[in-house]
Amino acid sequence: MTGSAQAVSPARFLQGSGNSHFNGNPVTIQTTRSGSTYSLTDPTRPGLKCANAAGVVFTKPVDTWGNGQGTNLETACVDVMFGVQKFSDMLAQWLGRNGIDGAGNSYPARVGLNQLENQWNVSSVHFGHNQANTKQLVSLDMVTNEYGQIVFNTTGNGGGPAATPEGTALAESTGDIFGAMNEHYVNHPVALDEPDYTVGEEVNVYGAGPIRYMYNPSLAGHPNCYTSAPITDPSSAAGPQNHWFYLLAEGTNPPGKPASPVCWGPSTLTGLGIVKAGRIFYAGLQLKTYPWTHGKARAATVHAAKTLFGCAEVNATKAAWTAVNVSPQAGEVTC
Ligand SMILES: [Ca+2]
Ligand SMILES: [Ca+2]
Repeated sequence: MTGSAQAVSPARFLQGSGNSHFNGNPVTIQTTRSGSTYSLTDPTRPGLKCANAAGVVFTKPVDTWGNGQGTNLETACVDVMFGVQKFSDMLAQWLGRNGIDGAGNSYPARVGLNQLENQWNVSSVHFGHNQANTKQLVSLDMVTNEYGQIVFNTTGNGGGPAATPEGTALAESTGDIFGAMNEHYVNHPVALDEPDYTVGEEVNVYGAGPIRYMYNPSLAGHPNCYTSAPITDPSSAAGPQNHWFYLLAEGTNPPGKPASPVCWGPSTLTGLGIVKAGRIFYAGLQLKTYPWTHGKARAATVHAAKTLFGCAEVNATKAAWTAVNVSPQAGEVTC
């Protein structure tokens, strides 16, 4: 050992430049340098890194990434890193949550899955492609949907995938709600991926546009409102809670945004805005118990609205649940 400065080359925290497909060019993504090699490894959100389908993390000798093409997997990783980093920032700034798991940590991603869907396999998130094979499923809402379901699984007490069909539907909806919140947090212009309450509008998974419409789930053939009938398809059954969230955030007739029908009760609701609605939703999630149900979600969010805000918000939360046919619960807080 000479003790020279060359003996140790610590990892460096960097701001890389990406040419994304969905989020513009250039975008800034946090990367890592070790020696002369740059890596799509997040230096400040432990666990987040982006790899190919074989699990090899993307590395190169320069800190510029992607070519903007929808079929290019390095580009897909630019969109993944951007989306998860923004989601983590949104969770911190809007909801006061520390990381995806609430304890400062995130999770690894892989792109290049040869499926028409994204998958979470308990240790990493795998991203597929659309039916036309022209785009990877890595738009802001699709990335946030997967990582948002991890938030669901690491908040409160259970009720996630491999639990009940109703819990799985509420987990899927949680991913959609966080996806809409992240799009609003990033607030891209219309030329990119502007904020909305549709899911997958930028990736066009099956060639038929969005896979879910939060303001009116029936546009994709999904239920707008809760019923006690057994849930057979949790993706479709994300509809009622998605619809509740839209009514709570935006109301029935928001200026410049889609109108939203009600199934029950008063025909006109006024929204609280997406940040306030998101805070109520997330505080409700922290009260989650197993098995999680729409009725419990109603009671928990009503409780959260009173704890965080006041009677106007309690009443708005109740009205939005009633509008999607989730009835008042025993012991529900009052004003
Ligand atoms: Ca959008
Ligand atoms: Ca969207």
